[in-house]
Amino acid sequence: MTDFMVKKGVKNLHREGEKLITTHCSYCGMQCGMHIRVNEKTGKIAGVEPRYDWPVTNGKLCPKGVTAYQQIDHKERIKRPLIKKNGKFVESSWEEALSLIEEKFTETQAKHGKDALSVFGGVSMTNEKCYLVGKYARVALGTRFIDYNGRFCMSSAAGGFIKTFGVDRGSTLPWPELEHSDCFLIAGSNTAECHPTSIQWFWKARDKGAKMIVIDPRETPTARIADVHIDLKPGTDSALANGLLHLIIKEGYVDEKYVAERCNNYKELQESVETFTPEYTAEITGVAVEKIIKAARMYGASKRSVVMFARGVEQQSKGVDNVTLYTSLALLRGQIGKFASGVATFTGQGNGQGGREHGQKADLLPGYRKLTDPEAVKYISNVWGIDPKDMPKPGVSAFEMFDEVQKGNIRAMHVICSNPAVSAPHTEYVWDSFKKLDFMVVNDFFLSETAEFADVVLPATTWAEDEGTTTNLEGRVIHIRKVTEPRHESKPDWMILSEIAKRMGKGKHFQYETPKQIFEELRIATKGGKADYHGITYDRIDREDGVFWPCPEEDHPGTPTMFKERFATPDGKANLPVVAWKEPGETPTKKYPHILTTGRVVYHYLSGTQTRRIDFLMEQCPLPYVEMHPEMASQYNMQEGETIQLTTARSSMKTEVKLTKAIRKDTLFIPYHWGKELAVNQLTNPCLDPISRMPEFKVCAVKIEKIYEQEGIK
Ligand SMILES: Nc1nc2c(c(=O)[nH]1)N[C@H]1C(S)=C(S)[C@@H](COP(=O)(O)OP(=O)(O)OC[C@H]3O[C@@H](n4cnc5c(=O)[nH]c(N)nc54)[C@H](O)[C@@H]3O)O[C@H]1N2
Ligand SMILES: Nc1nc2c(c(=O)[nH]1)N[C@H]1C(S)=C(S)[C@@H](COP(=O)(O)OP(=O)(O)OC[C@H]3O[C@@H](n4cnc5c(=O)[nH]c(N)nc54)[C@H](O)[C@@H]3O)O[C@H]1N2
Ligand code: SF4
Ligand SMILES: [Mo]
Repeated sequence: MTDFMVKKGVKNLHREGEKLITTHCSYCGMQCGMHIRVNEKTGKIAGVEPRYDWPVTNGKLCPKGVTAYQQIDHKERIKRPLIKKNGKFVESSWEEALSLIEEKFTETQAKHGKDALSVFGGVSMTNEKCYLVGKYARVALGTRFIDYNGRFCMSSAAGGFIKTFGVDRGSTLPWPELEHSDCFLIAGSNTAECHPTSIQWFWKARDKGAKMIVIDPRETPTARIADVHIDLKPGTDSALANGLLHLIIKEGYVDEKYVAERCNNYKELQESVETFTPEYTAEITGVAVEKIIKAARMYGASKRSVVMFARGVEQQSKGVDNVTLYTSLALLRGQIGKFASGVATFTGQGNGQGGREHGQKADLLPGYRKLTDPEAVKYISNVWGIDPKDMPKPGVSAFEMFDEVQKGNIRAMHVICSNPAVSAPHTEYVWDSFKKLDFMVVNDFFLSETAEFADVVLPATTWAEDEGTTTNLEGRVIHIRKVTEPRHESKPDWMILSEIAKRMGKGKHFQYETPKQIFEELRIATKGGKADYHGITYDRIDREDGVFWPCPEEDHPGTPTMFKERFATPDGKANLPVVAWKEPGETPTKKYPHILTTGRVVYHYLSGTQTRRIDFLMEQCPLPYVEMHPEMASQYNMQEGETIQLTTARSSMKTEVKLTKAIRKDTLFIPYHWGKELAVNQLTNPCLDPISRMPEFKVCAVKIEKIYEQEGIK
């Protein structure tokens, strides 16, 4: 038991023979506070307790959180490095695996140039690791090809916030303030299943009379508790948001003074939404006129409101546009930079916020510095001790790296903390790309579907076997504590990357003994950048229950509320971009007459490699299924539980029907947490947003068919 925990009053949770280590959940951006029980003698994990005094989540954990610790001593952990020999994985020593990587990486670059290597990162890792992945790609390997799984997650929110606010921080307000808001407009977020521990704040606010509007093609557990549920057609958010803006303006809800003082482009926006009458909006979105008017008035009349959204609006080929329009609603109402009001995207992965700030993106350096800015390149080159001439140029986005593989430009890939064989769109293309690689390395602690393609798999530690920081969905930088020693022969990713860097002749740039040393370097690297961590230290995080960035100096309090006085744009004003209505990449046709959308269930996490291994979660939700309205089912004579075939322009898959009236009659929904023949991403459209390069996971055109197996016909 540490002083920290005694001070925090958790003494009464203590049991004889056990240590209680205070940390956060490994999964989503909520980063719920928890204590993990460790047997003092054996070091085995004995269980978990929620952290009642964690101000963001107040002792709440969801079903994934309470079982997260079961990953640590899981029997399927990768114990030693694996090398594929004659198509089969064989356990090897670290020395053998790292020597092979050194040989293959060196040979590939000698034959095909520096950029023949590529790095595919992820943000289930700490800031320290994410920072190092970027430095590893650019300094140790010297390649321009690096991108990461956040491209499939937060990139449209990032693009939208940069356009409107000039900087991308997921939330403009701290979460506990939500309790004091009086209206929530929530678009494309199934908060109750995906950020379940947030719901308490909505309830608290609703007990005081707060209103809630939910915009989702499905009546999710989140929509069910709303005052208005806008059940729009997938891919029509930009029309809906334009329609809401039209009404906010027409009905006199605009905070004229705020807009005049703090926003640009109002007149243009006003003109552009002129045509979006409730009738026109209803025609495009398929939502009843009355609902649109009711929602606009409810939001418009509220005093302290929060616009919130998530992947439902962002994972579209118009994701950035959607984000700017929903954000403009809050700007017109003068809600940004004030108490208990603002805009927030529900950041997805545990470190989805911090992991996108420190250089895993194809075009970004730490602290949101731009690779295209010579001053930024000079500054970071200096921190890294390299010649600015040696800094690689910007690369391409995550999905586009597979195009580079197909073209023969990328010949080897190091995947660190991601499972794109399940989670990228159009998986057959991705699987084929993996097969085309000359050499592939994966760091993971479980043998993911992606790891199965690799030539070498390196056993990484789980989040509980290493220390570091993450940045939660509020923008609060928090401390992930080391709970226990690394299992088997696994090593933290930062150690693995530093070791490879050494073998690539760049060891002097990777002299780290602790994650804290990496954080100290990150503080300097982000100093003066838009995501400035310079004033944040491990000690401060512990003392203050986290510190919000930007925090330029140690005596700066951090920034829980963003944009109180000015926005991060050159003139300090927010932008109100104009967005014309565009159809999604695919719309229903005669051949593919329905819309398919995808997403999550409460019991599984992302590609499922972590949660499909936890018995309790598998008992709750063992397999994927397709949600279908009974009216659509009756047209095809399909029954509950029947296995049917779904086909898109990419491929086909089979899955079971789940009948529900909680979905639009023209829309189907499949959760995406399973791999191979169960992966819905076999069907999804890799059409990308032009700015964020986000794939359109949320809309594609599909046909459904009965399977007549007994008769041998289809
Ligand atoms: N249980 C669980 N929680 C998670 C995760 C998980 O895998 N499982 N993953 C974490 C991560 S990384 C992320 S990114 C977040 C994701 O969190 P969310 O974005 O909340 O989750 P999704 O289920 O992907 O999508 C949200 C909703 O968008 C709706 N939707 C589909 N198409 C449209 C559309 O065109 N417009 C609108 N307005 N809505 C649409 C879907 O019906 C769905 O209910 O969750 C995080 N939390
Ligand atoms: N159809 C469809 N597809 C989607 C989405 C959707 O809504 N619909 N959502 C997209 C979104 S929002 C996201 S975030 C992506 C996520 O896509 P992925 O990145 O594929 O998701 P994960 O399952 O988190 O994969 C992370 C892998 O890294 C491992 N891992 C976890 N922590 C660590 C660590 O510290 N180090 C190492 N080395 N490995 C670790 C895990 O075991 C797992 O195998 O999926 C996207 N794909
Ligand atoms: S809400 Fe997210 S962070 Fe909290 S316990 Fe569940 S998965 Fe973990
Ligand atoms: Mo995500």
